[in-house]
Amino acid sequence: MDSGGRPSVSGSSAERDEAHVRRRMGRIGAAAAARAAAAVAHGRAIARRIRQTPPPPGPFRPEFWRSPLRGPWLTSVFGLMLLIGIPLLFVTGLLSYAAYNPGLSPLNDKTPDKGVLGFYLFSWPTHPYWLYRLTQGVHVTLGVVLVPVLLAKLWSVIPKLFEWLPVRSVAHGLERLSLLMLVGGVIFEFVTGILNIQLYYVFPGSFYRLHFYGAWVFIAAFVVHVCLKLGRMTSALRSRSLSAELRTDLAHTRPEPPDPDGLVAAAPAPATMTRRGAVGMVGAGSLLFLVVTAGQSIGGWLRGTALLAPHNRDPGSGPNSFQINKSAAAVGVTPAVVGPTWRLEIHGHGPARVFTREQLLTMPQHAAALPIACVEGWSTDDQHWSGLRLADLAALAGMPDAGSVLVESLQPAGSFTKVVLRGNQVHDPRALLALRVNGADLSLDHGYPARVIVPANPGVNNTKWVHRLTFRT
Ligand SMILES: Nc1nc2c(c(=O)[nH]1)N[C@H]1C(S)=C(S)[C@@H](COP(=O)(O)O)O[C@H]1N2
Ligand SMILES: [Mo]
Repeated sequence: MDSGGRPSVSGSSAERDEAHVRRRMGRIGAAAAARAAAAVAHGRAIARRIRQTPPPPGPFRPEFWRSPLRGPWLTSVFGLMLLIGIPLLFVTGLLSYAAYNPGLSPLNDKTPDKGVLGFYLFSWPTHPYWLYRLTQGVHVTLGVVLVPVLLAKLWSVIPKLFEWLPVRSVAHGLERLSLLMLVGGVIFEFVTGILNIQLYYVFPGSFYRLHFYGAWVFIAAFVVHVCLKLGRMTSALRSRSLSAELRTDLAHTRPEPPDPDGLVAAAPAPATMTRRGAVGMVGAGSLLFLVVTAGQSIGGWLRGTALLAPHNRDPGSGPNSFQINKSAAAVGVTPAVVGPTWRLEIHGHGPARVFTREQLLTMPQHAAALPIACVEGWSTDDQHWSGLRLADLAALAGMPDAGSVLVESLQPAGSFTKVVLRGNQVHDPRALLALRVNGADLSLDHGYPARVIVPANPGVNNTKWVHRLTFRT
């Protein structure tokens, strides 16, 4: 208590002070303790009353949920399908993100705040040339195919959504919060993905940002959920034989025994459908979605079956008769700007070089058979492109060892007008600044006078209506 300068007068006075303080503190402590005890008792009484509140009528009452099929086994069957499907969906999604080369340039990067979430980024390869067609076809098709399974899984656990009380304790509250992240996350990812492939660009800001960050939130909740439930899932799957279940008829379809999670109905109604019927209905739904989606990626004669694919409308006939994402008119590219006044500028080491289309056509032409494979899942069959190798243009620019190239479209400013491609993409001999396709000049909608086409490149990075290439070290 004494500051350094003050001499200690007598030990006994200091001891008196201390005793006084202790007494006061003790008194305060006792009073506070009494108040606290009263508050706790009051709180307990409130909690007791809340616990005894009967659930509101409707879905909060266990009797509301009467399907005799709900139970851990059926939930686990759907859960297992998602346990296989979702990781594949996640990995192909991450691959698609990497394929944009977001780490290469801020121009490519829709998620500059990704931080550690970009830890796995790598140089997207150009081999095999159909790589992105495959990974993104799988991503989109699988996402669509899993919709019936996801709905069935959510249906099977929906009584838990209406659990009463909504929050019973801190631990219970945390568990419910993680389920909110899980269910909210999965619905968010499926809805944003499906809106995007159906071309409803209704997103505030960029789809990529929402779908990318949403995926990480969802997958974190998914991993926690799998860790918590894996044991129960395996034991539930072992509790009934799949083949026996698939042979059980309606008369013998009985509820599963009551389970600690409360999935099994408290007062089940008689069965109106077998478990075989329920699983079969989900399987048939998925199969139907597969059949009406996959053709947009697989192509060939299957393209005709892709009824759900918005880009599968008849593309007409002739050499340029393959899918168009955005037409020239849609993005403000007029015939005038690609007419005789069009020039290609090539920048690199030394002064810029400028070429007319006729001059480009007199230079050595190279051919490559490559698809357009869009992030939205559709892809074209291989098209026969011809034009100048990006590697040859790099050499013309005085940068034969270019480490990247900035590609700029003459399209009025907007998305997809600029992209940076990586060195491996510049130097692949099949990577072209295409002037012609399938033996004819590019059509205006496919990027006339010149467009980029690079093996395994996401469609969005195959810039159309190119007017400037800037090679960099
Ligand atoms: N300048 C420009 N280039 C572009 C686009 C665009 O809108 N503007 N769309 C991209 C997208 S998303 C795809 S999938 C392909 C589609 O090429 P296509 O229309 O020739 O099939 O072009 C890419 N190049
Ligand atoms: Mo695209």
